[in-house]
Amino acid sequence: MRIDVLTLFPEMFVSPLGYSIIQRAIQRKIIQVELTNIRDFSEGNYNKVDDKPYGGGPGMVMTPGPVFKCLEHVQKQTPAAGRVIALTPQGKPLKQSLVAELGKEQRLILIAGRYEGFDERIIEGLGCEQISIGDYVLSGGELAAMVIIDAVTRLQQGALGDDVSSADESFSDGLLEYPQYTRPEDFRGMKVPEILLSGDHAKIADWRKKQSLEKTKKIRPDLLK
Ligand code: 6GU
Repeated sequence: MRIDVLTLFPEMFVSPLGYSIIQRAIQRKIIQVELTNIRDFSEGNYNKVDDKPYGGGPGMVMTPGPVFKCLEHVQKQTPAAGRVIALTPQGKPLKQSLVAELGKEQRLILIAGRYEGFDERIIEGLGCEQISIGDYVLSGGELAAMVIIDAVTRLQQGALGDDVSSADESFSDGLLEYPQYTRPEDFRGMKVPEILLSGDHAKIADWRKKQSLEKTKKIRPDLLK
């Protein structure tokens, strides 16, 4: 899968892409991430990418010219136009089901905005879908783009290692994951549940399912509706 990120701060992505599962997925060519700086497509002497909002109001708005040019530039690089996504707090909320859908794409193009937002003609003119990662406000779309890259990468074949699957995790069956334990068996008086030491795989599976349900009921009852 190829993931393009259009951003004013490509350097922000270097560290998150440089560790663990994502780093390995890049090395193994499971994913390819291309960072393109929107500012490189600005017009005029001042490299301006934002301007005051028509109608007044606080802050600045991202101007359409550089974003359009930047997208046209990256789309020319491969035959696949890609699924174009703008990261905005007004977008569709990101859920594991949407992550699974995005994970099947050949190419994603993520546009990260800054300032008070995008000129609406960027959204409409590029026909892009908008995604939000939750009901709170970030200073820009970069962290949201990183969240999408991470969540989508771990669903790719081979990304978690050959014998590990993402199918058993929280949300994959609509529930929170059951509690996990490792050694030591007794840590400062807190013991591992007896059943996990029993070797009875059917009983363990049963216990885990119950734990998942109870945990979900208590912490995220909304998931059960
Ligand atoms: Cl995608 N962008 C910004 N700026 N804030 C957010 C968000 C995105 N998702 C949640 N909050």
